[in-house]
Order: sequence, then structure tokens, then C-alpha cells
Amino acid sequence: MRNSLLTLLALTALGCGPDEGPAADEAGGPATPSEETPASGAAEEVRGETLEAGSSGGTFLARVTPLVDPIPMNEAFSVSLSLLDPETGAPFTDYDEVSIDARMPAHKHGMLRDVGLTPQEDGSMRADGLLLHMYGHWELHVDIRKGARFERAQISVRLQY
Ligand SMILES: [Cu+2]
Repeated sequence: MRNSLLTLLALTALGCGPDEGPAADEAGGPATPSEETPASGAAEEVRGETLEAGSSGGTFLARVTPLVDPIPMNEAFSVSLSLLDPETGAPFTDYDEVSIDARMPAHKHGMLRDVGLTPQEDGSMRADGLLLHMYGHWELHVDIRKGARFERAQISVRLQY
């Protein structure tokens, strides 16, 4: 009985076509995504917990949703990034430049990678190429520049064993 069940599982796995994207990791942990938005684009079905923080001067709210769950160690991953007006919740666009980076404050080092930001149709941005190369406490830095003024929102991420 057990053998035939294993065979069936193996056949099911083989049945996944290459154009279906990465299979959802159902054993990924207790957290299930709280919102299941229909994917408008390709292969963005897996989403981690949304993290957010207000900027230092209260000008904007940064919202980050990993497009993978859990965040992998020492492996590039992507996040969805949205900047919002803290009072109205409307998309915040009053800046000249935006960037996202990550640092490990306890070790005084950064991420060693540049992150590309791509605007999305819904007003958010997709950040590709984030890579956390150690376990522990990281801070995501979302920085905007408006003229000569800079402002940062800082989001804590704990990468656990
Ligand atoms: Cu470190």
C-alpha cells in the first residue's frame, strides 16, 4: 500500500509542467498568507508576511512583502515594496529616488548586492536581488530622496535557523 502511494506522489510531482512556475511549498511553515490576491502577472503566488514601518520623519509608510516564504538564507529573493501616505493610505509618490538595502546592525555590514527596483502596474515596486547571507537580525532600509532631503523607513527582519 505504502509503495503505491509513493509512486502516485512521484507521478504527481512529475506532472508539474515547467510553465506552472515554482510549486507552492505547502510544508513551508505555520504561516499562511493572509490575503490571497489573484496573481495578475506570472508566478507570484507565494507571499510571506507583510512587514511595514513608518519613515523617520513620518513622511511615508514602507510596506514590504517577501515574494517567497520563508525568506531563504544566502539565496537571492524578491519583495514587493509599496510606499504609502501614512494618513490616507494612498500611494506615496512625492520623491525623486527610492532604494532598498539591508544591513546587519550587530555586525556592521550590509548586503553586498545591489537591488533592482521595477515599477509594477498596481503602483508598487518589485525589488529583485535581495540576499541575506547570514542568520540573525537584519534591517531593511527603504530610502527616498526628494531634492537634497533623504528619509528612511527601517524594517526589522529576523532570519532564523
Ligand atoms: Cu552578519
